[in-house]
Amino acid sequence: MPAAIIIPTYNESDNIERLITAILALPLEAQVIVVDDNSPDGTGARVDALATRDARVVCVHRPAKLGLGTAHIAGMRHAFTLNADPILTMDADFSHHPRYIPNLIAGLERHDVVIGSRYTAGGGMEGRDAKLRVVSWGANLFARTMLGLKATDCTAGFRAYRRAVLESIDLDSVFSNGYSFLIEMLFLCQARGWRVGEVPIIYQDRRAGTSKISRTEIYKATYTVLRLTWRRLRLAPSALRRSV
Ligand SMILES: Nc1nc2c(ncn2[C@@H]2O[C@H](COP(=O)(O)OP(=O)(O)O)[C@@H](O)[C@H]2O)c(=O)[nH]1
Ligand SMILES: [Mg+2]
Repeated sequence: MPAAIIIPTYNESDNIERLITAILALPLEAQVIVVDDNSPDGTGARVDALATRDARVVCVHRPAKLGLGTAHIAGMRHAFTLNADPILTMDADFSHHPRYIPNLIAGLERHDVVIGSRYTAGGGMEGRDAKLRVVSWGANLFARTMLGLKATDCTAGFRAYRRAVLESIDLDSVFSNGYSFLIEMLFLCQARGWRVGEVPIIYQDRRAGTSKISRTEIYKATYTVLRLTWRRLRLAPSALRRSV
């Protein structure tokens, strides 16, 4: 079965063709699924042009900027229709370098979910400004403490999931639509008893295009963690495994 690589995009026209070319050059059977939110810079049209030349590329078009989390879910649903396994997610801006994809997939031999992690031994971050580093570090500490998450990088969008993991989760019930979706998904995976592993990556800040993260995403992440904490406290651990 092919591996599906899901890439959410909003205004990534300076990155997307190079990234897809690099992924398709890897020694693996891959289906690239770009989920584009009607990017004004024409990212979607560029991917469509690639898709007409190469059947390993598809663009899922959405009418407007609907959030990183719902883009991941739209990509996952498309991956199901392609019978892909495993299913990976990554950013379009080379912060998640495609050279790590084989390591993430290899990690699935011992785990059910593998995170390309900045904070595990051997990982790191380059070029990110100090403020965003602090936000990332704080969000991870908060999520890990409140939710008992065992991974060190709970906010990373560079992940490989075994297909069965995603099939075990009711994607309709996921309430986070933005970046905090990543925390909620990890919570659901861990609560269901799936083995979560990490492989180190050096995260490099983007060179082309601009970041889409906003202050609102920080508030939303706080809400997500508090809502999941409430769910965790309300339910006994065994019940949690069944009902989340
Ligand atoms: N489809 C879609 N993609 C998004 C949205 N928000 C961010 N992205 C993409 O998600 C990835 C991560 O976003 P980025 O701006 O690099 O966030 P940062 O790395 O935290 O600064 C990039 O590929 C973005 O183009 C969205 O609302 N919809
Ligand atoms: Mg980025």
